[in-house]
Amino acid sequence: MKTALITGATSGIGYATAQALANLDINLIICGRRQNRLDELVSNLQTKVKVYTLNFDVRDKQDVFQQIENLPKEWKNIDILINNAGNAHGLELIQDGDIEDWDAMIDINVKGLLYVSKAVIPQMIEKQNGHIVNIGSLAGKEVYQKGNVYCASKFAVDALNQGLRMDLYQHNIRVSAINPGLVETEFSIVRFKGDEDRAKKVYQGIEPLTANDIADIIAFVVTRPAHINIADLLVLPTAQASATLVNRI
Ligand code: NDP
Ligand code: 8X3
Repeated sequence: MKTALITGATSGIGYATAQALANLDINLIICGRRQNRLDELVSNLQTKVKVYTLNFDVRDKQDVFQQIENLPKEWKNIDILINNAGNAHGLELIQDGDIEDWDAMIDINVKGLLYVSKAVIPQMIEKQNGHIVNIGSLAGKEVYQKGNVYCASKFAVDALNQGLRMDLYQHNIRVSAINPGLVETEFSIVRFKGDEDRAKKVYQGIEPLTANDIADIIAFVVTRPAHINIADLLVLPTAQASATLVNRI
């Protein structure tokens, strides 16, 4: 049986991916800061697969390395890493942006992804096998007004997806990116700091993607035969053609 480590498994895309991979009989190391959500997933999934939880903030370099390095022996062999933890914080013109929000997005979406990858890659190189799936975004392909630093963080994920692939392919490690458009999760609630009405408006008048839609695609990507690497996927709701072209009714 394979093992996957999923960051940001407490909500949205990560939570749905944990469920989808459990249905494929993949054992799971699920990560996040909200222990109650991790516990909930364990009780939902432990009849299907083995589940281990890691509670860390991906910004905490020391804790990320310590917890991954100190995994029990039977959990040290990670076949699939899903780099999913991340969020937008704020939606402001650059001149009005909050520096704390900028730090959060760069530290979580970019540096956090790097720390977790760096902690997991050595054993993948050792066994000359592995698959890293990075959750980027349409915002990593196209900049939109007020998206500035969030877009920059996701453009960095796009660059890292390419860079990781170039550096790791000789070790038989697949590196894939899934870049979604509008997915209704807790994403906009976090972006708007708990303002649920404003968050709902982001998805009003369209049928957005769901976390399960993206989880299905991740499940497809990680179950391709070993000679196939789906390197880069852009996934949009039918009602969305670009970051700003959204067909609302
Ligand atoms: P959610 O807000 O529902 O989930 C975000 C997840 O990231 C949570 O599990 C959260 O866990 C985790 N996370 C956030 N900050 C940290 C941190 N500092 N340390 C550890 N974990 C953290 O959003 P989504 O599911 O939508 O987002 C998942 C990914 O998908 C993100 O990378 C996002 O940028 C990307 N994405 C989302 C889109 C959308 O429209 N929703 C579109 C394109 C990409 P916890 O709070 O428990 O730590
Ligand atoms: C999330 C998609 O368009 O809200 O990455 O930036 S968007």
